[in-house]
Amino acid sequence: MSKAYEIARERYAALGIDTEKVLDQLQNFHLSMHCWQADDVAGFESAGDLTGGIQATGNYPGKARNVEELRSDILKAKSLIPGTHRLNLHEIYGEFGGKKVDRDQVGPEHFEGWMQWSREHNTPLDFNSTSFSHPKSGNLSLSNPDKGIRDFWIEHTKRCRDIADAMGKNQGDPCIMNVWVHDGCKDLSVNHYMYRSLLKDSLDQIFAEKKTWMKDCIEGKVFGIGLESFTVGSHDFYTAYAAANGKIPTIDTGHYHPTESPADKVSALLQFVPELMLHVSRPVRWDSDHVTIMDDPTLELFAEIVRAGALDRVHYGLDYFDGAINRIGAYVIGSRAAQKCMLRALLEPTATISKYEIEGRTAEVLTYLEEAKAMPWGAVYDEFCERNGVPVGEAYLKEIADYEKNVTLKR
Ligand code: RNT
Ligand code: ZN
Repeated sequence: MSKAYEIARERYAALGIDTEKVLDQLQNFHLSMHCWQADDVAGFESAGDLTGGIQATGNYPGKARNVEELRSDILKAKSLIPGTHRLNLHEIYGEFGGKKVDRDQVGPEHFEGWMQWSREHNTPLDFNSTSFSHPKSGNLSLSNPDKGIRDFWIEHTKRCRDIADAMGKNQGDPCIMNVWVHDGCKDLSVNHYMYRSLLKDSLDQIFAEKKTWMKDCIEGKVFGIGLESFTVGSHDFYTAYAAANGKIPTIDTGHYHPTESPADKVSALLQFVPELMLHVSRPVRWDSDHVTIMDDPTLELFAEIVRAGALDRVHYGLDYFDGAINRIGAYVIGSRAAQKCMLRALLEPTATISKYEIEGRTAEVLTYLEEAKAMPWGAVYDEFCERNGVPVGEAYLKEIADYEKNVTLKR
């Protein structure tokens, strides 16, 4: 135990917080690491462009080009992140054996390798259907007025649920499957009611079959690039759908208006939906998917989850894809930042503050919230790294640089 941690433990104990208990809670906090930071959302299907109104900018050398490289990069990143975590796959990361397997033909057999890998590396899998980067994507997929196209994507998404169910069974723990579709309009359009009723009908068909080993999440957003004027799957649409159907809304922190607080959704949504999925990201001016850092919106989001007593009702996915930065670094920085936000939330003297708040003693409330910022939480995080056998602080940079020199720059 380091001296710094011992002092931190005493300081927190004086506030009524047991740092040992918090370290246990942090150990049980599992991120779902998104596979798509390793290759800028390219996948293994073809070398087609990334479409669907999302963009990865930058051309940092050494991205993963195949499943072996992707797994190697993920394992390297995991070795520098304390704790145990999940891996979030997109359908385009299946093992297709060099064959063209169209999206309406995919099945659990294309993820056998991943399921084996998951068991070997004690890394449960989560999953996502992929309706972008495909000739049938266009501007509309599940809400396309063309029944042929709509049925194609319905079939795809149903098959993705089969895959997620197989993954969940394989790992003995439900696989969290996210549905995000880019559907929208670039310019003025008058058929909004029709698009949304088609999307509703498609989702009803997709979710008709009950599954034991997977859970469905649905993700809305404000707009996509090239789809600026209208988004079929808006937040109102999915919030209402989730509440009416017991589904899990996905809060992507990059998907709101710039001054809207994702954190404020937690206590509202959890009154009506069973659980939440997060896509933790960092929007810079738009949904730019910069690497997560320990910023105020993320601190506030995790604080709201802890204050709501909802730690176990939330799934903690990451979702950013910056092509301009060392991609292993992106995983390590973003994952550690998310953990630090959670740690600080767990270390908040919420019970004390709550008591003062109810008594109307605002100066005390502000004092505790302000003083919490300068408490020695860093020493607790360092102790967490130490106990998990991963480098403390920036010491991980050397390992990233070595891996870059020996592995990614040779690609
Ligand atoms: C896009 C959504 C979606 C994607 C991933 C790749 O705006 O955030 O979650 O980022 O599915
Ligand atoms: Zn997202």
